Amino acid sequence: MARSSTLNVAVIGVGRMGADHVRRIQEVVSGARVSAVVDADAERASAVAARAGGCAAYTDPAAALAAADVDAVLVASSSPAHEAALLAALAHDLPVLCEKPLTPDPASALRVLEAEQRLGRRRIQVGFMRRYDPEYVRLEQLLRTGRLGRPLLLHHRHRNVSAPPGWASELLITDSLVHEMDVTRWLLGQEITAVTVLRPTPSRDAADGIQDPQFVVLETDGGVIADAEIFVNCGFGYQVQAEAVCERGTARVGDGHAMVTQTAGRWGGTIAQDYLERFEDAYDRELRAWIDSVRHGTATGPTAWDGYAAAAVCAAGVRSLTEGGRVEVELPERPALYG
Ligand code: ISE
Repeated sequence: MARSSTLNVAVIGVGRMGADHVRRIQEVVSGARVSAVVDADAERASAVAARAGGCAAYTDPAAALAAADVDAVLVASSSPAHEAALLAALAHDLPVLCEKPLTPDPASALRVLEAEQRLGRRRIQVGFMRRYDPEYVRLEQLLRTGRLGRPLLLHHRHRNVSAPPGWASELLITDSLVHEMDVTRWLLGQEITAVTVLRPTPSRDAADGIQDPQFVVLETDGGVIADAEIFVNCGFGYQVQAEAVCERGTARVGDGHAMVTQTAGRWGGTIAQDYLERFEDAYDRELRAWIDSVRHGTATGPTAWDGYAAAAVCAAGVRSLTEGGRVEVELPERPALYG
């Protein structure tokens, strides 16, 4: 595709996340336009298409991807639908930004990884947007300089106000904590080798039978121990924090102290209420980087391998949650394409 021309993006899945990406492509970033929206719900597809300047609306991803004016694909459908959309995009040799998780389990992630390898070039970027959050970027850069010495421990906290209705205990791992699986690998440049999920008394605000919160311990091949609290019914706000404990100091991100007010004998600030608010800037940067890379014919950002590795760690986590104990992560050699 020519560098100067506008990138035509088909957005598959226009629920909350997908519709926000449509808005972002149309109103926030430059160099791209939404040429098609796809949703199993025809009314929703038409409504979002109308808001996006009257682009084409489809219910079938295959029909949308066969259209002549599609240069790239953004997948934001529910995670069980990712595999089919990704395989269709690869069959058309189209670049894809796929919301996390790549797919819900390692077997389907492996099928996607193998299809991309057969194509012989990287076409998939996974939407691990923390890698674009300015605070997380600074933390990664600091760790890479080695100024604090080697990282020894990582502490993650991941809290949501409330879980959507029907949420299952394993989704705390595969849908929420998958971010920490990725960010741990990325911050450290190490693979996660084992997962242990501990089960504190569930909050009375969690739905019946839901294990919330969970406390997860990750071990890496570089000897770092990372712990992660995941609590999706904390009630008070959306918080994502990380602290690296290194040989010569610590570094922490996500305190959210953008502005502190002092008035009437009190001091304080506000807490974001959801991920679209907390990570707005990260989503914008992620999308800009993806559009730039596609327009320049390059591939950047989290790869399908990163998506697969995170899925493998999550699968170990789900086993630990359901069977108890420490579960080792089964990860094959990293394929040459992702070297
Ligand atoms: C959601 O899909 C996200 O990606 C959020 O970052 C995470 O906090 C939330 O738990 C997920 O459901």
